Amino acid sequence: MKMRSLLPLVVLSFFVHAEAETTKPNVIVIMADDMGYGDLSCYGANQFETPNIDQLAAEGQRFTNGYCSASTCTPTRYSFLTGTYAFREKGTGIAPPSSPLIIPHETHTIADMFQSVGYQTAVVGKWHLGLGGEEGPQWNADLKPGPLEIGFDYSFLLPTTNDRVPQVYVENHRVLNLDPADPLWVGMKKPDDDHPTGITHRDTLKMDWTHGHNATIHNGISRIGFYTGGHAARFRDEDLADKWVEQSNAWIEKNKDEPFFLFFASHDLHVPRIPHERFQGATPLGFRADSIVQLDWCVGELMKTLDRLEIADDTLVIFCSDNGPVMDDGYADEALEKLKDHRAAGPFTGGKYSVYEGGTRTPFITRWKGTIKPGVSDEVVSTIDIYGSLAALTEAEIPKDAALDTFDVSGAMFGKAGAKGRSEFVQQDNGGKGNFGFRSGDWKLVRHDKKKARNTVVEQKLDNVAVPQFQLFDLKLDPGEETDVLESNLEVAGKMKARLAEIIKAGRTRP
Ligand code: NG6
Ligand code: CA
Repeated sequence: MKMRSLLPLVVLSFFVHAEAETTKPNVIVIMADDMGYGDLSCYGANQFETPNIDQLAAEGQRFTNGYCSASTCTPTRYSFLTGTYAFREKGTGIAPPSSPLIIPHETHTIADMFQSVGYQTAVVGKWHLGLGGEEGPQWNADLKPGPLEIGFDYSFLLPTTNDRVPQVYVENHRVLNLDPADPLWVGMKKPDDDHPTGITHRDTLKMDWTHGHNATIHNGISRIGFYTGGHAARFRDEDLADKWVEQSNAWIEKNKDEPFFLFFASHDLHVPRIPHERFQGATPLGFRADSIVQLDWCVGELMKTLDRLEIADDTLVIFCSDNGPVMDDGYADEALEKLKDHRAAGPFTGGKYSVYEGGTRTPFITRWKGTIKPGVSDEVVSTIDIYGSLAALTEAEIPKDAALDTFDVSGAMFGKAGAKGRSEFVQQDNGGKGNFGFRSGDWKLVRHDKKKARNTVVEQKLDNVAVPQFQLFDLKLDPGEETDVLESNLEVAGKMKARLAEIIKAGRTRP
């Protein structure tokens, strides 16, 4: 292992190799999109294989109580990068195509934290946190503020999510390969009466839409929002995964001698699920599972690079997801029809958009060869605690007014015997205004202020079912949240309601 710490070397006695070694490992966070707890073979999927991610799990810690903080993309990514619960900030719900950057540029992010202790930092893949100032993204000029203004040295992005326009890459401040003679226009209104859409040209689509997603057509797929121009810059959906791997590998290679932090933000398995042709049909479950296999391939390629550069022992890899699973998220890709016995949320209730466990209890794996002891952990860890845990490991200081809800659970995250994860944790849905899950020990309080819950049964496409405002579950006895035990545990429920309200009101939980 190379020695490259700037600080005096610290001996972390719980690690497998107790000799003095760097506490500044490279860090790669691989975030899957819309992947549920049961979507990997190491988490029980048995209709297809994910050998590369399974290998990560076998060589590291696989968590059975790993979470993302929200059940949609933007708030989970917001809280992962800022260390603050997204429900505290307005405008942190699913970002529209022309959203300005939703993280104020003065915010101290996880990327700033890494920079402060000498890391090179990059984000490659789906962003979906907006670009530009109040006036929104300036697609034909500098797209800033963006990742470069909040702590990243390099970015190579899909600016929104691929069911939203536009289908172009953004490298640092610029749309890649944009021809100034063919400017890119993006908007939410049809630019002219003849503009072909998923409604007017539905019979030309290579994948039909089921709800929303019927505006501008690109690559035979209609999307949310409208755009014109920028033709030379447009990509094919089929090529996204290859591009993320190519860009990431090149960046890792270039930065292999520095400590580096890479946020690998995969678009798989978000809709439209259009894996590369070589993965189409890789599973009997259709494009949803084919996209999982594609992501597994990406992970394998990144790990090969670490091996080739002989930096696998110097690199902490964290695999996680941004929210739980969904079947029909707007396109007719047969995810539901071909599901068979596959349980995308594993044993849990709910999926994407839900504050039941299936919305946020997701795969979570940490591997750091030679340092993290392989095993399975039942400790509670979350994407929001990557910030606090890595700050502790690298001895970075977090400013008092930043990262208001992140905790140092590095002991648990890196598999230290006896180390505890979180004792309490708030889960939110998209808006985080009135729907919460609140876990305290093995108790789970569920709050739906409007008494409506979404995507409660992923496999049946049930939307908006009526639920009581409060429910209480004992996750130890009832991980599937099937039996509401609130009436027989009024005291516990009362305390948890009050504590949840206090957490929301206090504005922070980090001391
Ligand atoms: C919803 C979209 C859904 C998906 C989601 C964001 C409709 C009807 N539904 O509004 O398809 O894009 O937003 O997903 O438009 S996320 O994983 O990026 O949060
Ligand atoms: Ca997502």
